[in-house]
Amino acid sequence: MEYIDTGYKPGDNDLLTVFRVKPAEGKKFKDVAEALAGESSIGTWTDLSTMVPEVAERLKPHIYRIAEPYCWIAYPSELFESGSIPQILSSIAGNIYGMKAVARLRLVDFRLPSRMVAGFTGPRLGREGVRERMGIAGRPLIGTIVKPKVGLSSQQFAEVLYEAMAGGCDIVKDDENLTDQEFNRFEQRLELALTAAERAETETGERKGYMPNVTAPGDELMRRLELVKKAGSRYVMVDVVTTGFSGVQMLRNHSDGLAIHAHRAMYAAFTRVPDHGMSTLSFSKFCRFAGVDQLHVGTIVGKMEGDKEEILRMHEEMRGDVVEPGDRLLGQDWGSLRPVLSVASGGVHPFLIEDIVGHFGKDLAIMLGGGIHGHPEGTRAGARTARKVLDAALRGESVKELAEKDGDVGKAYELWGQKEW
Ligand code: RUB
Ligand code: CA
Repeated sequence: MEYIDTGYKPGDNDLLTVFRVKPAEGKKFKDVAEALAGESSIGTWTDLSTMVPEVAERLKPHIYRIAEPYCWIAYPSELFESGSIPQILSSIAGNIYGMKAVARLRLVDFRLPSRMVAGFTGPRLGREGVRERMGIAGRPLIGTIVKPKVGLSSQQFAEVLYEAMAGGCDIVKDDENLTDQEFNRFEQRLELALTAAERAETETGERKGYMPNVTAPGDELMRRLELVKKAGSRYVMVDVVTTGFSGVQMLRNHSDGLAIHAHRAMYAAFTRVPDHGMSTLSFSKFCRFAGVDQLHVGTIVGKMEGDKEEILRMHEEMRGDVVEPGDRLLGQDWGSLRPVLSVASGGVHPFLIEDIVGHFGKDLAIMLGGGIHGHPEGTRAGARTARKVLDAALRGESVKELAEKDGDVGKAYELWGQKEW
């Protein structure tokens, strides 16, 4: 045993991790923990003639706690390239998943030491900056995803966006798989959507944000970012997983004044199996380090999976300056990195808004797709309904009573009033 040292007290310069480990058949937990500590840092499967003893002593990881199936590992920060999510992932979430010695492996949480936190710039605007930009204080932002996801022309898209904004949506986004298709060209959509948003602003006297999805291979991603900047948008949107953290960090560094909305399509490919991959909590923390301004975290009550406790912990990690460790979780001192605005979305209809506010509080964005465009009277009535229900929920009024006296809300209530996921 080279790395197990349960008497070790993690130092201020250590990067901490907690893994859930299921050894392969016939393997002992401690041996597997040793193997993963080595493979994720200085070791390999055999002793090395090239290993410099001083290097081994200085850079070796310490497995400082074991409570099967979990083990906690501290790595000296010198092992990492501060500011590089790709390098950090290649270390603590890299080869180790493929080792024959593990049957299942999950990165449950990680904590960067202050000197590594300082290597990241984090969100440029963050929660406060987004609110300031949108001129919205004291209530959740409310928005929609234009539906159908894909298929509408740029003109049709802009018309739906306008209806949603005129009805009361603050923000409207492209769907994750709408980028630049033949039926709806990115550049044309950008121009038409921003013009429609401006029209809605003039008519409502409220600020409106369109979130164009710039997801694309790297050079095209950057070209689209420049188009969005030039067009005078308040926001840009990106699919963080499919784009990759390198692209997201690059986007952040060149975003100038744009707010970055992060959609997480594909995250569940590595978070969903509860004893394998990476927790959604860990994934979300990487997104804050990468510098997105708002991030989907789940809804608790909507169509997407997600454990309530974990979602609320994510919300805390997105908002907090210092998140304290728990029994198993590591928390994070975020230093001067700005907070991220949480986004609750996925199967949300108006009558889930009250529960969402109950769980998350007022500091988030709530986005409804089908829950707005599925309204029997159309998008504008759907947006009005969502806004009215939100206002009622914030005033502590009964939504059911509102449904009895308000036509928009009543029609939606007939359709979804009893719908649960
Ligand atoms: C929601 C939607 C988003 C989901 C993704 O549409 O389009 O892609 O928010 O899930 P609808 P998550 O309201 O019609 O379900 O936010 O959990 O990543
Ligand atoms: Ca979507």
